[in-house]
Amino acid sequence: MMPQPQWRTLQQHAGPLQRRHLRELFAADPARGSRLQAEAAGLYLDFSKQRVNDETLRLLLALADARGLAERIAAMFRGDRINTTEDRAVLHIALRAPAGMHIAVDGKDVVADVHAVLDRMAAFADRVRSGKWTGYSGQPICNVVSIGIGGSDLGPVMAYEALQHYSQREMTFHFVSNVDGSDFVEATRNLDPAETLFIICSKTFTTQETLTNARAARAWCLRALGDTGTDGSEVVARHFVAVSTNAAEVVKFGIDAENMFGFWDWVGGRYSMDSAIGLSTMLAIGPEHFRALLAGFHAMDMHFRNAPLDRNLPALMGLLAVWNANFLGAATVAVLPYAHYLKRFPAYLQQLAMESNGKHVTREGSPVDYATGPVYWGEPGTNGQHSFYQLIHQGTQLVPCDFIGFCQPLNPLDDQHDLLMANLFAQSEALAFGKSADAVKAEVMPAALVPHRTFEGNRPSNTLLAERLTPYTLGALVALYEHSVFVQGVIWDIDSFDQWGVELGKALARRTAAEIASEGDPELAHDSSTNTLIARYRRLRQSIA
Ligand code: G6Q
Repeated sequence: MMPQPQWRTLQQHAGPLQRRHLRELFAADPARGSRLQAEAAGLYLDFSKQRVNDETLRLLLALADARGLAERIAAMFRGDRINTTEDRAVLHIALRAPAGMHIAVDGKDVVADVHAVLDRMAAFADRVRSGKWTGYSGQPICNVVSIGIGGSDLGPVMAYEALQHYSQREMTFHFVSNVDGSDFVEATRNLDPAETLFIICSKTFTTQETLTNARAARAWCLRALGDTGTDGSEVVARHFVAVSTNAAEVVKFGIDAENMFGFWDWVGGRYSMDSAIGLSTMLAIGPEHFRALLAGFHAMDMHFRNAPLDRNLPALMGLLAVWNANFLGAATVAVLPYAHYLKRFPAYLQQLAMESNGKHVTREGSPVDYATGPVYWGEPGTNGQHSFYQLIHQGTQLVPCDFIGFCQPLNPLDDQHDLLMANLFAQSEALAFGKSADAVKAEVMPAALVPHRTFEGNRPSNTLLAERLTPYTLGALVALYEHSVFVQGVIWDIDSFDQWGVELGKALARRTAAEIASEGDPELAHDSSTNTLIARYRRLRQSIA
């Protein structure tokens, strides 16, 4: 239940405001476009094209107050166990705290531990990047394959793509996540095992997909390099490192504990790209750029902790997301980066937002009677313009958009960057202001086409603008979304840091895998649809024996 009177006040406020068009709101306040903005850590947020007025913001901030947002932020930064269903602290902010800062879990400072791991990662990255770390047959490492899934994959892939401009181009980077063997086979197809390093990323080191792919990688390496009369441990020692919290399982797999980079149970998987899970990022861009990435995260963290809520970027973005979801009825958010390097950013955000806030009960376990996390999706601009933007402009669903753009190109090519950014500005303008039937009629065309060519407008969007896509900016951007997701979870009173919803499917898959592998004719006790599908699959599948 959402008991707050502030919620009801917002509902009452939303009715009349829904009928006011953004055209009107802009006409009533000529300074709106330069006034409804906030800036931090190199990111400028223009939220003037959201369907809000000053009263909306005041009421949203009152709701945040009633929900105790300021205290919940303080509790996270203090290291309280705010992930209540897993009884864990939530301290990804400690991963980017500068040396010397003090953040304690159960009375023990964790920042020193974080920096000890960062230093080991840096020393390792320097050795690999300089060619001093060699493979089993003495060749330097040219290829890195990171194996992991979910939070142990999406962050590293996104960051590698986003920061490719800064990466060591003599090395190639590959990411394997899917238990579909095609993922592994295609990623390693053109690689020479003698020059390839595998990073096995798994917080628990028990994840089926990751361990299956890790075993495939070990067999692939040993087939090529292991004909040495040894048990292969020397090959594994030169070609495998692990990132995990579970040293015992890492060693059981055959990876030397010396070659393991640790992190902690107070780092959630989807909040871990700046922990040792980011080892592939550090190998690609080098320790110095990785530290700049952490500095960007930290700058946004400090802003989130210290800025008043009405000037606080993550708080404002989170509250606007709540406004769109709960008071304007938007079921999705489109994330539209006008930067090709950010092509995996929507997929990354999908996990961050949807695994965090796709919840149906409150922290106390009562069913919610309001919408929680919307669906996040998106594609880089301008590609989306030629496909799904039609629905955003003229469809019947309200799709709030986050446009993300940069003022300076990383690859200046004639005027292409100006064209790219012109498209971003044009899209947010067209969505907000549309094109009235009168304006369409004024153009000479058959009257029958007027409704088809009319744009209602009044489609809300944020625009995030930064100077340049750098490691620092990426860190600030990711932290902005992390904290905005947190703010939404606080308003919805849910645990944004657990993910019990993924467990049922995992358990059923284990049972089904055993049934599929069974020699005889297993008695299937699922529903009639699942029984029929499994039986048919067993009949038709190619033998893999
Ligand atoms: C993230 C989730 C989930 C997790 C993967 C991989 O917040 O917990 O996506 O990251 O299931 O888990 P491991 O890192 O333990 O292999």
